[in-house]
Amino acid sequence: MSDVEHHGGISRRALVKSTAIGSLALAAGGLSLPFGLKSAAAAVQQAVQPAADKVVWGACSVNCGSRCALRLHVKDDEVYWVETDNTGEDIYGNHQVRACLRGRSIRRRINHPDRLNYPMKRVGKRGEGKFERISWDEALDTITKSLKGVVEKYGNEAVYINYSSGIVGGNITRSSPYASLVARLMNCYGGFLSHYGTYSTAQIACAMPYTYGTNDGNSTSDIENSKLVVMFGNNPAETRMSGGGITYFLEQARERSNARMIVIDPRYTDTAAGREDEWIPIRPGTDAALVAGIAWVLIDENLVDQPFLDKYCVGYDEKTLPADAPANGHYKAYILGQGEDGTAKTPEWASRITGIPADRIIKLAREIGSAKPAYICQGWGPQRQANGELTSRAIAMLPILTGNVGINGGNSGARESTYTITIERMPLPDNPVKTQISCFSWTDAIVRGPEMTATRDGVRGKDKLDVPIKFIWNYAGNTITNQHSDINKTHDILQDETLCETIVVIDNFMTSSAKYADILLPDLMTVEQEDIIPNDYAGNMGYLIFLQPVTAPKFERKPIYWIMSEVAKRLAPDVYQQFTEGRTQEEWLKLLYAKMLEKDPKLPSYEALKEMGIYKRKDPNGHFVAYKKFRDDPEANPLKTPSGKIEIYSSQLAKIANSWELEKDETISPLPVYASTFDGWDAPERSQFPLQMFGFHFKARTHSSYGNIDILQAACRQEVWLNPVDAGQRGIKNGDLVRVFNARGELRIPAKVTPRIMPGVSAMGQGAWHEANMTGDRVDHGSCINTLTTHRPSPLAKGNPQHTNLVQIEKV
Ligand SMILES: Nc1nc2c(c(=O)[nH]1)N[C@H]1C(S)=C(S)[C@@H](COP(=O)(O)OP(=O)(O)OC[C@H]3O[C@@H](n4cnc5c(=O)[nH]c(N)nc54)[C@H](O)[C@@H]3O)O[C@H]1N2
Ligand SMILES: Nc1nc2c(c(=O)[nH]1)N[C@H]1C(S)=C(S)[C@@H](COP(=O)(O)OP(=O)(O)OC[C@H]3O[C@@H](n4cnc5c(=O)[nH]c(N)nc54)[C@H](O)[C@@H]3O)O[C@H]1N2
Ligand code: SF4
Ligand SMILES: [Mo]
Repeated sequence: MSDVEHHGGISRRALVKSTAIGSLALAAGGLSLPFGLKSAAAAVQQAVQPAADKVVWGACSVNCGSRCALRLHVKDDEVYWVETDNTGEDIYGNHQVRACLRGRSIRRRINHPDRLNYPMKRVGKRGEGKFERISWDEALDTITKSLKGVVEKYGNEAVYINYSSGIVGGNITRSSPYASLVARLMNCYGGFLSHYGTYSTAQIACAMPYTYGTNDGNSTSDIENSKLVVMFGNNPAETRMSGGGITYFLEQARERSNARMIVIDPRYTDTAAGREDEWIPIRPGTDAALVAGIAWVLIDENLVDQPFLDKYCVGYDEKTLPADAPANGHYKAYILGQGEDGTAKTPEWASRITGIPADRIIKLAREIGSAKPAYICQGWGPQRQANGELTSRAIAMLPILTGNVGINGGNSGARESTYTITIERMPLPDNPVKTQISCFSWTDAIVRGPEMTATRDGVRGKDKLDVPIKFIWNYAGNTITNQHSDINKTHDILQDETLCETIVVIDNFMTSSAKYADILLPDLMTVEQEDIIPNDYAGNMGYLIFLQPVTAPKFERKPIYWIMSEVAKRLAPDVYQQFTEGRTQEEWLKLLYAKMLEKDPKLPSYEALKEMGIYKRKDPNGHFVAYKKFRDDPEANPLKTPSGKIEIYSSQLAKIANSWELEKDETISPLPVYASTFDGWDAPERSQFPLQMFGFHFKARTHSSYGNIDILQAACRQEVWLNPVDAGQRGIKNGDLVRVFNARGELRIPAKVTPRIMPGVSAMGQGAWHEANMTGDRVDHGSCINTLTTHRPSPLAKGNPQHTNLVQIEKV
């Protein structure tokens, strides 16, 4: 087999098709044998050697924001060895899309002894994890009956498709709840209650458009034109680990431009580590205060780009303040202390809030004000805080004040954008149900759906919900419990079967969420089916990967297209017809690809792509520059904001702030101000729970996916990061088992005592598998951070503030 691996010179076609004959041809060292002789020789070889190796193109399709090519070595219908992309070269633009440690261990997921093999029904209480094997017929009949029952009794608004990102990478297999085959089926059957926003970007995706109309950033590759890189809570070395992803670009682009890089993060991240950068630790949830302090210096020292602010922006000062805004309602007044709060946002003021020394803030302001172009960006950590809407818009103020928007080497303050080859998705009939909730508020919608309103709970499309959620589809997601907040509270809500009547889970493993299923269905994995998938975040090279089924389906696992078709068939003949349009999965794929070819004739043919496995294309425009057209000609290319300009002051937000029902500790503001928040560094609960705590996206897993792989658990251990000062006060030493708790729950985890996290703050990898006795003490020995997080949403986006938590930590 190793000769197949080490033959650099042979074509990929030969690799893909290396059957017994293919391997023999290789073994024969390229000797050209007449066909008859070849097959005779093959027969001889087969008799003396184990069945031949074949290499199948696959991809890792989990939601890490990358997407990697895999070459899966198969023998006797089993995957026994995994390699990654071997095409292209080491120069960016045609580089190898190399898999990270997770993708390279996919064989341990495919062949895992705990994989789901048969359809099952729940026999114990919800969440107990007691199931009994049933036939596919019984499973599908049961689902159909309860779906029909719920729709008849409550209407389609009572059917919900839960957020799930297990296979955002797939096309046919795609799990994105608004675009999956589950959504297609429901739209053929009267619709479903849909949601807006994601657990990834709820706050920033909601807030940035008030400033810019959209939420775009320059591609990372554009850093080759920058003089300075400033990253707020952005950790691509861990969150974009693919060789096809942006860390690679970051490295190479910085090599070219020699740009200085400053990382602003409560943790000394893998992105900062070893790159001779500067790390500025900051208290979680206070970035907007840092920005305000920097803005004060920029104004004081005349470092703002006044012509840019006058020409392109609304609300920086009196000159461009909208007529409906209050006097002194502009940004400059807010910073200088001439606005409503009367507080000057001096570096000393910012220092008290952020924990960053005032002289460091002044120096940072001077650096940002004098290095042009500067690439100022944010990851999504800062916005996954309870005041994340304000924070994301505040960070955008730095490039706006310094005129770095819309130019090469600059950025908008948002996260990086990417070049992609547009893929033709499975068509989605219109959803007749127009009501939407935020993706985070589904547990509320189970308990008090009809009480939820537009102005208090962010219901969209209608003033209020009419019915609670009664039926949940959960396909390739672990957001029923593990990835949603407050697991203990969620457990209590879901245990009551009079509330939500049916939960259907379709997954590969008995996850924490799967334990709450009434019917649990075993899916094939993406690598076990034919599909074409595009890159996710990949700088300025886009690509397509054509997956072939790596093995035959094992046990009674079925593909999602089959599962949904069978439910459709049972619902009604016309639903089945509308859902399938008479096509098989392969026929759909061919049709969708034909449509892609029509729009983009430079793509290889379907057959050619199948042979290539991976097709790459460099961005013909070089780099993506956000809002470039607007910068070049703002009259001809207005932004999508109401004024067409960058709205530092948003009249739309002023209206929302005046009309929505908010709690005392919640702020919506027309300006990107700093506001403290519930469970923040200055919240009253801090006297009881003195440590701030957040979960970072960890290299051991993609959320919970790959969380059950032993070698990954051993390589990247689940630990809580704690500063030596905090550890010392508590008598905790590195490696000690500790209890982390607050009013919502408790978990056990070893401590990592390290100066890589600032004092007063603690953090752990999010996504570890929850593991507690829910009828006993409920202590989570799996150390899943969502034992500690809250159901309370952020004020504007009604999103998940999962990084805003207060806890206490003690030695066990
Ligand atoms: N390995 C791996 N990669 C992943 C994922 C994964 O689970 N594992 N998940 C993928 C998905 S779906 C997503 S949405 C992205 C998530 O990408 P992000 O949301 O950007 O990732 P996080 O780790 O949550 O946050 C990034 C950084 O923000 C810091 N941070 C937290 N709070 C604050 C704050 O208030 N201020 C500042 N300045 N920094 C703060 C954290 O320490 C962290 O280093 O990652 C993707 N990539
Ligand atoms: N506290 C805290 N919570 C968080 C976050 C955080 O930062 N902190 N991050 C949030 C974010 S950004 C996100 S995106 C969510 C992610 O939450 P989820 O979307 O739930 O992501 P995963 O945990 O990866 O779960 C994916 C599920 O899909 C399954 N799966 C994978 N491949 C297949 C397949 O081929 N077929 C089927 N049927 N199933 C498959 C996996 O087994 C797994 O159960 O978590 C959110 N939760
Ligand atoms: S987890 Fe992400 S970076 Fe790692 S192999 Fe999979 S797609 Fe690539
Ligand atoms: Mo995410």
